[in-house]
Order: sequence, then C-alpha cells, then structure tokens
Amino acid sequence: MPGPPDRAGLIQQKKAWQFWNRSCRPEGDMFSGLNRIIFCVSRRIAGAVLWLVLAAFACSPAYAQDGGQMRPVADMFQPLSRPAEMIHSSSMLVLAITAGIFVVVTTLLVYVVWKFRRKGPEDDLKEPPQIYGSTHIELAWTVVPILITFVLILVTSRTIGEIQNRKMPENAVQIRLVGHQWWWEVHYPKEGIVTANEIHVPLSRRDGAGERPTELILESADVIHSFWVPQLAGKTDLIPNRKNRTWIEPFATGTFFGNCAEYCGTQHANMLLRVIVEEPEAYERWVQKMKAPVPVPQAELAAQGHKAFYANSCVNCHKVDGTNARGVFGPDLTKLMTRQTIGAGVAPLTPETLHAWVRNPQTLKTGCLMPDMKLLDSEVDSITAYLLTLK
Ligand code: HEC
Ligand SMILES: [Cu+2]
Repeated sequence: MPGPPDRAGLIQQKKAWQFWNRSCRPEGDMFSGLNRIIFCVSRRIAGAVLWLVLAAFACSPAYAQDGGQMRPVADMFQPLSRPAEMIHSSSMLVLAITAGIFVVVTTLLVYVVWKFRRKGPEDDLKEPPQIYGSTHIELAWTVVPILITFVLILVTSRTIGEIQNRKMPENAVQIRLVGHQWWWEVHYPKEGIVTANEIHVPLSRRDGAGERPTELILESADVIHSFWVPQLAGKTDLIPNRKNRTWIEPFATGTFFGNCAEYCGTQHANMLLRVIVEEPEAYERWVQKMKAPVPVPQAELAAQGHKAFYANSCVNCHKVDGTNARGVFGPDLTKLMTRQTIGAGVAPLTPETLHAWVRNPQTLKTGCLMPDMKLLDSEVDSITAYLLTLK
C-alpha cells in the first residue's frame, strides 16, 4: 500500500497533469496580464518549433498504456472522423469565401486611406466630390452580400443536414452518454456495459464492410453539458429531459481528448472525456473484458476493504455489478481499474491517486459531489486495496 498521501506532492502531480491535458493554462497567480499572454504565446511558439523538430526526426509519438497514441492536440485542421471531415471541408470553403472578402475589403480600405489622405494645408479648404444615391453602388453592395450569404447558408445547412440525417448501419455501436456534474456516465445498452469518463469505440474504414460508426445518445442528469471531442465531431449539448443524438466515425486509432463545452458549475473544467479508438479486434477484447464478472477479492487487505466498502455509505452512490452496491449517483465502479484517469480526467488513475481520492476526494477535485467520507486510515488502505481489484 502507498504511504500516507503527500498533499504537496499530489498537487504537484496534478498540476503537471493539467499542464499536459490542457494546452495553455498557467496556474493561479503565477502569471498575470501581459506576462500571461507572453507566456502563452511563447509556449505556443516553442510547442510549434518542438513539433516541427519532432516531425522532422519522425520521433514516435506518446503512447498511453493501452489507449494507443495520445491525441491531446485539438487540431481543427486535422479531422480524424467522418462528421469532423464533413465539417472541415465545408468550413474550408467558408474560410476561402470569407478570406476573399477580407482581402477585397482590406485592399480597398488601405487604398482609400492612402489615396485620399491629407496631402497638405491646401486640402483643408477643399471638399471631395459629394455623391448622393448612386443606384449602381447601392445595388452592388446589397445584392452581392445577399448572394454570398445565401451561398454560405446553403453550404452550412447542407453539411448539417448530411450529418444529422446519416442513417446508422445495423452494426453501429450504440452508446448512451449521460452528463453529470462533473463526470460522464457511459452505457453500452446492447452489450450491457456501464463505465465512466472514457469511451471505447472501434476504428472505422472509409468504405466497404469495415465501415462502423458509433451513435451517441446524449442525456443529462442535472444541468446542460456539451459533448465535444474536436477531432471527432462537432459539439452537441446534453440537455435535461431531452435525448440528443450525434455520431462519430474515427479513421485513426488512439486516445482522443474531449471535454464538456458548456459551463456547468464549479468543476466544469475538470469534466474531461476520452475516446479510445481501437482496432476492431482490440475493441472486441475490451467488450469481453468489461462483460467478465469481477471475482470477490481473496487477499486479506482487499477482503477487509470489500467489507468496509459495504459498511460505509459508498454503496448508496456507487454500483459494483454482482454486489449490493447499486447506487447510481456516482460513477459505476465495477471495472474502475480499466480506466486511464480518475475524477473525469482530474488525475491519472494510479494506486496513489486512488488512495488520495478515497481519503478525501476534495483534495484532488475541490467541490466535487463526492463528500469527504472521513474514513479511518486503516479503512482508506483496505478500501483502496479492494478498489484496485476491480478490473
Ligand atoms: C454522496 C454520494 C457518494 C458517496 C457516499 C461516495 N461517493 Fe464516490 N463518487 C461520487 C461522485 C459524485 C463521484 C464523481 C466525482 C467527480 O468525478 O466529479 C465519485 C467518484 C468516486 C471515484 C472515482 C471514480 C472515477 O472513475 O473517477 C471513486 C473511486 C469513488 N468515488 C469511491 C468511493 C468510495 C470508496 C466511497 C465510500 C468510502 C464513496 N466513493 C462514496 C459520489 C459518492
Ligand atoms: Cu459539464
């Protein structure tokens, strides 16, 4: 068992983790105002240079334990899923049209400012020619923008329609995702799997028999949340008393980072989501692992923890399949140890962070809806040992 958690060490670890998770968010009052901006910009530049160097030397990218390649950079120019590609191609067209407008307007503006500038004191006594009601000019600047807007509307609504009306094939994976303050409940209704904060989906092929999209039914248990994994699909809200629908169809394996994109309370920023895309065989292995029953622990400490878990009120909020723990207020713990993170991405899931969480979740995720259970040291050790067997 890990020793008593060192609070400073944990916070250090958490900071490093957040640094890696989010692109640019210096902690607290370490930086402010201009310094912060300079810090962010220089970090971005350093990041870009580093990226180029790494790309040049074809270094192998970061790999998670079993989640494949980590894809923490939400690069909007690199969509890796069918709906994201559709959005990308229509936004490139929109970008081209608006860039054209930008160039025309800016050129005219610079030209006019330059051409009609004050050239000397004699200009103060003259007035430029006054033109009233030129039908040609009025028509040009009314009709042309209307036509451009019309094209933009058509392009956008066509893409929205194509994405919303996609009929899911028979073999599509189905996931029900329920937003909670501040974590994601994940159900696979066909397979009978329940988990949290991390969803596994199979890799799809662009065409033919390998095509296998994943349909997501989005619901909320409390307030409005929003599903957003930038490289896989556009944002879709999770609204109480309503079922929204979206889908993803990834063409690359790896761990994709997403988050809640609608402010939903104190720990909104720590309501992170991961989508782990695997080769079809690896995905099937994951499904089988998730369906396999969890044996009752035999080792002494874990067995004690098993008892302590049921003696404390953990069971009112958490579910462990095949036991009396049937709570649904908190995440399902049946296969806890198959996850990469704890507390919706607030920290990596390790024996140390789990121990710290059981001791007092408020240290890692202040304000989260699991209270400090004020357990005895011996209970913290044994319950952690028990939780470590849930895989
Ligand atoms: C009042 C309800 C409640 C009680 C009682 C409770 N929990 Fe929790 N628990 C939660 C909630 C809510 C979360 C999710 C917190 C978050 O991520 O914001 C959670 C998260 C967790 C997690 C992390 C799960 C994950 O995948 O991130 C663990 C482990 C856990 N609880 C263990 C326990 C143990 C052990 C006990 C008993 C000592 C306990 N809980 C008692 C509500 C509760
Ligand atoms: Cu949220």
